[in-house]
Amino acid sequence: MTRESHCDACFPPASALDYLPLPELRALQLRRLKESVNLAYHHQESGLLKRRMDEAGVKPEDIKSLDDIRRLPFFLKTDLRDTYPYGLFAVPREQVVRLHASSGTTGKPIVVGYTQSDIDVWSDAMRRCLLACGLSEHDVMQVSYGYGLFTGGLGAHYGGEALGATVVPTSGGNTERQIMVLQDFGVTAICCTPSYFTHIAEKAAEAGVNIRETKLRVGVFGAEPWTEAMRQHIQDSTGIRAHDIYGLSEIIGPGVAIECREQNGLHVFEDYFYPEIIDPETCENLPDGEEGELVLTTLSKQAIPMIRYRTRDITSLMTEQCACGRTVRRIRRIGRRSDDMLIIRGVNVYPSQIEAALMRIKGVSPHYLIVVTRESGLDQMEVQMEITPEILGDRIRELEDLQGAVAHAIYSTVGINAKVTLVESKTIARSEGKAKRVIDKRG
Ligand code: DLL
Repeated sequence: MTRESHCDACFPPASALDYLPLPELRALQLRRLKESVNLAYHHQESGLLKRRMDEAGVKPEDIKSLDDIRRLPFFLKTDLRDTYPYGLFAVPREQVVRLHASSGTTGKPIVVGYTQSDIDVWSDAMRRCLLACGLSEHDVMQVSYGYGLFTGGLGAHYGGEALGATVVPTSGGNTERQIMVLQDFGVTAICCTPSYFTHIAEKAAEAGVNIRETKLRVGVFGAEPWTEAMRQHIQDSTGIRAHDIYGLSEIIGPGVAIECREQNGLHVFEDYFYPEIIDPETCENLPDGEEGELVLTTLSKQAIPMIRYRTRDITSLMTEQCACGRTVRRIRRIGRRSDDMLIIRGVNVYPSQIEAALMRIKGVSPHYLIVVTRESGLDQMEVQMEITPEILGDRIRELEDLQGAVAHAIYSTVGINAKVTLVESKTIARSEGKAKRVIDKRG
């Protein structure tokens, strides 16, 4: 049982926009869709949307109904990479007040930007997320998502402040201090990855701190896939209510979708983000209820109006209205992606990034294996790599230098400390088809 029953009193009234009658919501979406397409078509720095729409013979004026969105081209993470850093921006640089970045598929990150109005939209979306979790100005909210280029920390922070909660910006890491703050500051809500929370809870138990005896009652967990079983474990072992929050940098950051008190699917703030589900193979739209790849279009963003972004996240749109009364649709919990991106301690990692880092170093052969495990709730990444026979003959000291250089190259590319294991030449299994580069033992 969670600490509080799901009574209306613990869920303050949410934004009216969550409950708009559907005809009104659809009209608002259509108006905003037209504005977004116009902005991107005429002002995107790289002109990519215009080129693609012109090739397809579609003009912004052709968008007359929401269904016409299907005539627009898709965008992918590679489009952000290919136009790095600012190619998809649609406003002059002077209007951009913030930049964040997220992993690209190779060495360079992808860059996303925000005007002041975008920051306001993001803060409002996050505020509505926190309301949906039953939080209010009476809460003390610890933000243990990383602050920095990652959108998690600052996204949750601004949402918490917009709500009027007391925000404690601990950022990630230094778990002992997290536990001290949680106890001493009377923290009632925590925002972090679910895996980091299980780590905090485990360390707290080791230190003799019982989370049930603290004031903590709500967790806002996301940035990585987690399961219903993990939710039950967290709720049963700590007595808090654990909500799933979803988002991605390319669209805004955290705040695209959240579970309400029903904890059954995540409401997408459809007045800001328009969801579609497509078949990732054929790119055809799928009917509501069918599982496929989530495609999102931003309806109120200025710096990067994002049209039909293929998230690679696999989910489905739920059709039935939620018992909470919100009219904005829900997506089911996201359990997997249609590409090979790994999420390690909330950080996105592509095997191709690891490969790019390895290949920068002399003496490393192109045979490697990434092994991901979870120890005490924390993800660990080991990179096994073969070394060329010439190097193997050399002294131990040089091998250690090589290990250090590889670990450094990986850290500077993805920001994660990996254990680097050197293995003898020709010991990593060769494949005749697609190479198996990753063993994920996290279950
Ligand atoms: O992870 C934004 C975020 C921060 C979301 C804090 C929630 C909380 P990125 O680093 O760009 O942004 O990673 C986005 O993470 O496409 C999903 O694959 C994955 N992801 C995010 N939230 C969830 C979730 C942030 N609740 C990528 N469940 C997305 C499953 C998630 N996967």
